[in-house]
Amino acid sequence: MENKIKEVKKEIVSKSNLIKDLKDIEKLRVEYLGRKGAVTLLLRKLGTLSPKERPKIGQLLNQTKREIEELLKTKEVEIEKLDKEKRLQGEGIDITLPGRKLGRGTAHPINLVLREIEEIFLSLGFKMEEGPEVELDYYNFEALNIPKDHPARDDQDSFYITKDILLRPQTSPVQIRTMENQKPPVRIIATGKCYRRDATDSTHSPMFHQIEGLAVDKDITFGDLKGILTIFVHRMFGEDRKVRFRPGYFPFVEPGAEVDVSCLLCGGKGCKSCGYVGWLEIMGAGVVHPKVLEMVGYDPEEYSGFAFGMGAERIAMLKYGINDIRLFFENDLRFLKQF
Ligand code: 2U9
Repeated sequence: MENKIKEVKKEIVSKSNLIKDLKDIEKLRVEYLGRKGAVTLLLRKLGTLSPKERPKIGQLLNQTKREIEELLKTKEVEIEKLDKEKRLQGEGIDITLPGRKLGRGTAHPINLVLREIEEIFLSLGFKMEEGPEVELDYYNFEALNIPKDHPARDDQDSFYITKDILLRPQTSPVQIRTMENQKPPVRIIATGKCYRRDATDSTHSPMFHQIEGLAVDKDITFGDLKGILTIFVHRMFGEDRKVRFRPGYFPFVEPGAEVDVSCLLCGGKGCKSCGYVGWLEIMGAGVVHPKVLEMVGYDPEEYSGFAFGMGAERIAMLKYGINDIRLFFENDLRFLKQF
């Protein structure tokens, strides 16, 4: 029995030199110390020994068991340490590697167009004004000569917050507030987000951007409007563009006009892009309605004015050849990176 114990010990010492990982340790633990392990079987045999032999062999066997446990524990600690070192080596930071390149952002195409339009009108003597996106019904409709039964007041067209407060469907409240606080001459442009309850499709979005302009002074005529907007179209789309004014109805101007530019693709000959008419509609405009002037306290006998309004998305779509308004709001980098 003594020899057998020594043999077992020798055996495990030599096997322990081959240990590669924690699994090998567990295998040896089961093989020697488990329920059917070599040491356990020897312990069970102690009862068959004579009372004289038993204490000595028992002591030797228990000591061997402790030594095997210690040996396996030492191996386990060693392997865990090695594993950790290996893991840390893999996770190490090589400070000599070049840094990861950070993509540089670019201006959104709508902001590019807004900036360009603003610069043109600033250079023509207009000043920029801003106002709230959440506005009173009065500034959105009543003060703009939009009567109570006008379709633009319908709940279906605007986002109402209360009966009297809504998200502005156009930037015109900014001009009304400016006129209330300023005496003529007034030359301003108002740009910003507007909201309409339109079903989304390739040309409609519930949030979009508008640019509106207003000039009020003594002796302002439709001729001034034509002159300013022609300069604008030439700077924005090119000196060789033609500009056309067609009659159009808007409650806040009289007379009102729709403004067209000769097609940017075919130059007026007619193509798919302009629906074979040679013209593209870019904005609405007109001479400010006397009732609007009256409501802000200006005397329509003394003062007159012109106003215009356009959608930034429509201008950007025409300028950059974009056929779906939703592209502006999806934040797809493949689209945005092109500007
Ligand atoms: C005041 C007086 C008059 C602004 C105007 C238009 C015509 C027009 C549309 C263009 C495309 C809105 O974004 S759009 O859907 N606008 O056609 N806007 S005249 O007239 C004003 C504004 C303010 C005090």
